[in-house]
Amino acid sequence: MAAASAAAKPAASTAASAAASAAAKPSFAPLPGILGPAAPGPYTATGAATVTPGQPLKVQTIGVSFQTNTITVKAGDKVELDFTNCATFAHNFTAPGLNTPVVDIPGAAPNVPVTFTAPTTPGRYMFWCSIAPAGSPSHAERGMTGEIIVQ
Ligand SMILES: [Cu+2]
Repeated sequence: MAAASAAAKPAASTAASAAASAAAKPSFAPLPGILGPAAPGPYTATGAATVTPGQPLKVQTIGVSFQTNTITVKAGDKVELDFTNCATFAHNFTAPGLNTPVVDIPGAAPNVPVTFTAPTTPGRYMFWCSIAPAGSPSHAERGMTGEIIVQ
C-alpha cells in the first residue's frame, strides 16, 4: 500500500539524512506576480477550472497534489471548493492570501467544503497543503500547491 511506504523508509545516516533534506528542499522559481504569500514550494499545473457562482467546484487530492490546482474565480464572488481526499493520509487547505482559515482535509474524506469570498483585487493568489510529516519536507515543498486566479 502506498500509505505505508513513507513510514517503512529505513533510517539514513546523519550525513545522508542532512544531504537528503538539503536535496528535498531545492530552490524553485516562485510564480511571478503573486499577490499575498507565495507557496513555500514549486507549482506545477495539474488542471484548470473556472468556478461558477453558487456551484461548488470539486477538487481531488491525489498523492501529494491538488487536482485541479488552477482555479479561476470572479473578484468578490463567494467560492466553494469541495475537496475529496483520495489518499488515506491527511491534507489541508492553506491560503493566507485569501484570508481563509486553514481547513483540515482528513484522510479518505469526501467533499470537505472550503468556502471563501474571492479577493476584490484581481490577480493570482496561492494555496497549498502545509502538512509536514515528521522529518520530511512539507507537502507544499513537494509541490502540493495551487493558484486561485481572481478576475
Ligand atoms: Cu497534503
